[in-house]
Amino acid sequence: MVSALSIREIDVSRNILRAYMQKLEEVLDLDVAIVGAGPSGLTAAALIAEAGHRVAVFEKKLAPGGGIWGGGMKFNEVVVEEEALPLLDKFGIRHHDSDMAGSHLADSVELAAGLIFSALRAGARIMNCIHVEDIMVIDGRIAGLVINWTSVELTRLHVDPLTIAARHVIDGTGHDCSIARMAQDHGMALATPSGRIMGQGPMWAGPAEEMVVRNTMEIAPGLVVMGMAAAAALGSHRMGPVFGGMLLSGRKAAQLVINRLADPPHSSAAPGKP
Ligand code: 48F
Repeated sequence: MVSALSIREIDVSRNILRAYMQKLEEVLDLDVAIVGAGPSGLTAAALIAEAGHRVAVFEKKLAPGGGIWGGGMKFNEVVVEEEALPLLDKFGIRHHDSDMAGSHLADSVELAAGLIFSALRAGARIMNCIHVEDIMVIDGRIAGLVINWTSVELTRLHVDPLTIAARHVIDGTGHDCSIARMAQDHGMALATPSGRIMGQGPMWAGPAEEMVVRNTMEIAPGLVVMGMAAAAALGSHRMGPVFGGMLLSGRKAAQLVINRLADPPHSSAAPGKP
């Protein structure tokens, strides 16, 4: 039996602080920094960690999972096309038949929980409550993240941030494509038809699913966009509670950076060429 009397409050504090500081120190210098713990971010994190790389996901909200939890309009089921079912199976997430040919349904809470658990168990770190407020750009290449507590951002306290170094950054920030936007604001030309953020197109689920995977690419040196951030940056359609494209986009982003990590450091491979 656990003796509650043996627990000293300051020991609890000390142990939590030490364990967290160790985690924070581990993520200071990464192979891959992912921003946003939505379905694409968590999928990419799990696969990159599984490949043996140092990867962390920075998420500004308390709970990782992004737009998964609420399914469609809070009805907590999502649609996943059969191309993405092997990923659900790999992560142990159950799915069941729908009456749409080629698509299954999954419980959105199980999808979120399964992806979070899989990413952590593969060795990725998930750093929640941290807002990525800017990027580092060194010699024309994105070299890391500028971070602060979300509470500092929300309360608009005048507190300087800290930094994270990363060989590759992946923007999984969803509709905002915040990291691609930061790159643009810093004068970087993006690998889009206009060289700038194109803006998300209207809802059109069929083509959107294929386009989001096609648009998953290195959009600026050191920066890959995926998920709805890729759709918003490259001007493709939104798709609502259809999640196969998000998982496949996360997988493609993971493959892109895993391939790049096999190149010599700071390879001059052109952005936009998967
Ligand atoms: O939007 P989100 O779930 O990203 P996703 O992987 O998936 C999109 C779907 O959920 C859904 C959809 C499916 O068809 O359309 O919308 O593209 O998650 C993005 C996460 O990024 C976090 C945000 O809180 C959310 O959890 N985020 C956004 N900006 C920042 C950030 C930031 N600057 N710093 C840290 N986290």
